[in-house]
Amino acid sequence: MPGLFDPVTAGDLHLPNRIVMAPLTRNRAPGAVPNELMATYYSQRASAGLIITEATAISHQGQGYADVPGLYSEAQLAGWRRVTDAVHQAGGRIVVQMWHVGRISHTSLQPGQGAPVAPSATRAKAKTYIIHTDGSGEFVPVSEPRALERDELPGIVDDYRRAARGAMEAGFDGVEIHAANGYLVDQFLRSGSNLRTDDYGGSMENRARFLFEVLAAVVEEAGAGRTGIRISPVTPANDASDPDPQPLFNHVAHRLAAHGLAYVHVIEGATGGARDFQQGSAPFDYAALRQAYSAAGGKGAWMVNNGYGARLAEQAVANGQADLVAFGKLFIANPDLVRRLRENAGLNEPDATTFYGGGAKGYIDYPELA
Ligand code: 8OZ
Repeated sequence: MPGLFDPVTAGDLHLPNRIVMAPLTRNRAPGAVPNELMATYYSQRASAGLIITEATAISHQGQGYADVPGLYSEAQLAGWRRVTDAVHQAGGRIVVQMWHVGRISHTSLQPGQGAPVAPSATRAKAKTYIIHTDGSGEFVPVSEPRALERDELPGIVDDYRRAARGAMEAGFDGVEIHAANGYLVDQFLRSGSNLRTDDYGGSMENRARFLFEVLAAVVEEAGAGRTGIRISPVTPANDASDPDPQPLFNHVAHRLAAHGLAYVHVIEGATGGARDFQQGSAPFDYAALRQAYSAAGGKGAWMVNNGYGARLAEQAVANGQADLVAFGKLFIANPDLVRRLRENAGLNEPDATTFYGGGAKGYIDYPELA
């Protein structure tokens, strides 16, 4: 029976344990450039089997929140190089989460103060966080998006390709495509946000077209064995909705199998909330999702996430439901989480008031075990 502390292979990634640091938005990159504070934060957590960075914009258009990092300028890549060097020096492995927010943005964050882009011109019931010129921050409703023209899509796929190339040049061990939580790729997948009548809308096959174009481009740069993908079949995050998520995501899992990916990362339930949250007529069957992947020959590691504690994680790995478990809030508060879980030690409590924005406090000052 495998345990949380046993090594595992995920494509070309050789991981010393099954405990993954989940992607966590922290809004500490003014100007979208990763900095020294971030290098310290990530390197403090290098004993994770794998670190997935916070969501990172692949283009200015893909940016949707104040002070989140990017992956599209020389300065950003140089900043990330400091981070990857620090993590590697500390003995860790780190992949970058590639992000285009689509309609979850605000005109003040967009190139030329333009409208955010989306599969369809339908506004999400969601908020984003902006910082005014006087330095004050505010949660505001996302802006009305405009629908992407069909001939704009290859350019966005190219942005993913360029960002993946930059990521590998910046020393990342791989990349994760953010196809979850109601952002651009997920907006194409789900019928609540995709009202298109061309070959990117309508059938499941059509709604998954953009995802697989992005995947093909990213894999060409990073290599399939260094590419993972994150999905969230039933989350309502950012107004994501679909009346029939099971066949949609089974279809996605089935088709992912052919790509030889490092891993598939699944958020179970509502992101950061109830694990039993449902959309659609029947409870979502995660075993069936995994079966759709493995029956089609999928060999990548299966990573699960959302509200796992030590016991649930041990069980999931021991009974073969998952190869890897990603922890979010526990990693914010416990840089040495792997050791704490192994030694059954107490855990620091995360302070939610310092999750988003700010400086060192609540970021790099959580204590390790003596
Ligand atoms: C929290 C705050 C802002 C963004 C996600 C990237 O949900 C995020 C995110 C989370 O995937």
